[in-house]
Amino acid sequence: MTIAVQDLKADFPILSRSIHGQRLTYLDSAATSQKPAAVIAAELDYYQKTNANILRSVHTLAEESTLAYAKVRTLTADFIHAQADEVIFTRGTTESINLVARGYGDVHVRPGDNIVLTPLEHHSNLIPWQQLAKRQQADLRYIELRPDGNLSLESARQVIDSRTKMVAIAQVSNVLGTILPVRTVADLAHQAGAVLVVDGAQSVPHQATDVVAMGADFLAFSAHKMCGPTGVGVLWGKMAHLKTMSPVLFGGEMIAYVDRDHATWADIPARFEGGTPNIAGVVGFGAALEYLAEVGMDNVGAYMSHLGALAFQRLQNLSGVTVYGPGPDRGPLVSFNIDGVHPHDVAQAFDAKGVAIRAGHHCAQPLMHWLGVNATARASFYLYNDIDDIDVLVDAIESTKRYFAR
Ligand code: 7TS
Repeated sequence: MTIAVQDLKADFPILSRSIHGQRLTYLDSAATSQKPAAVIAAELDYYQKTNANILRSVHTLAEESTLAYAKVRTLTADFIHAQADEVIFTRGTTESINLVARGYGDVHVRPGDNIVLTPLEHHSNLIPWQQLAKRQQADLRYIELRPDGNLSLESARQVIDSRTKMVAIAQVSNVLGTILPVRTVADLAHQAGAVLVVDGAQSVPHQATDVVAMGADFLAFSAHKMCGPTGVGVLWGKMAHLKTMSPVLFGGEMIAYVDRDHATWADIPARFEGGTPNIAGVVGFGAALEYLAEVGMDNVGAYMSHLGALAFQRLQNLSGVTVYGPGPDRGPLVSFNIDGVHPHDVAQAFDAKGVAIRAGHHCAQPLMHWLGVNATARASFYLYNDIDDIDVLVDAIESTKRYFAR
């Protein structure tokens, strides 16, 4: 692999922390990634040297701040091979998906239409659609999974029809690691006259992204899962679709002209970014994008696939451990259960060893129902993890098994 992980680890100050007297092994990057020093420094530097509101004032700080914010829009567009004015900054994937569901869905979805999802969606890519379906008296439909956790294309062909207005799917599952066939689903959606919304929360951080090649109409993702700050997200949409959308957040800086009874909207994307945005966060996100670009997203992609496959193979060979989801071809995470031990106890036992994982339903309760479990433990990786961390994970599982077998 072309990533010098030992060098990268040194870029992340938090990784030198110890937890309960042990070296921190951070395996919870699907929840949020750690931040390199360059990102932390960029936010601090912004507040110390540039801080001012954007788009309003003509003083030097305001102009520098406006430029810094605009520069990150261009960086983001370049990162996903889009146009800068198609990039809307939000607070995160959740807000991005709510924005499409309200802004696009309320305009285009009519009674009797249907919205197509999958059973593995994070609640962020489920509840906004449930609510839209209720508001518009539309139906929700599901493309079923195959027993191995991969998407059934046969089901996709059956479910998507001429009344389908929107299809919303994750590119990578945050629980199973399943990689969904986005391009094929995009083609099916488009043949039916529907738009495809892609939840990229677990994919954009881990692989090179090209919205055109993907065939998506909208893409949502979060800065905090890709070395950036919390409180910043992106909604990318094709300009032709954005033009048909209604703004959702009304107020300052999203207008062109206002009188007592009437208002007109600012250009896109400003009309979707009402109020003062998270300027410092966006600046920090810019530093994150530069950091990832320097490592190279093709390198990150190859390395993440390698770690995901390796972790799957190592865990699958352990007795008394159930690993969920498809085979080694998956995103960089592995959900598992240890026979007879509640996943929360697993996470607690791991924490005592300085190993941070997540346990629970991972905001994907319909998927837990499909798996027939209440919860799983999940280890998830990012570019600062290495094979030693997978050894630590395996050792932690073995010692937890021994402890609970006593
Ligand atoms: N979609 C997917 C696939 C996700 O994994 C998450 C967060 C979201 C949407 C929501 O992102 P947010 O930034 O708006 O919160 N996933 C997780 C997780 O797996 N553990 O904690 C958060």
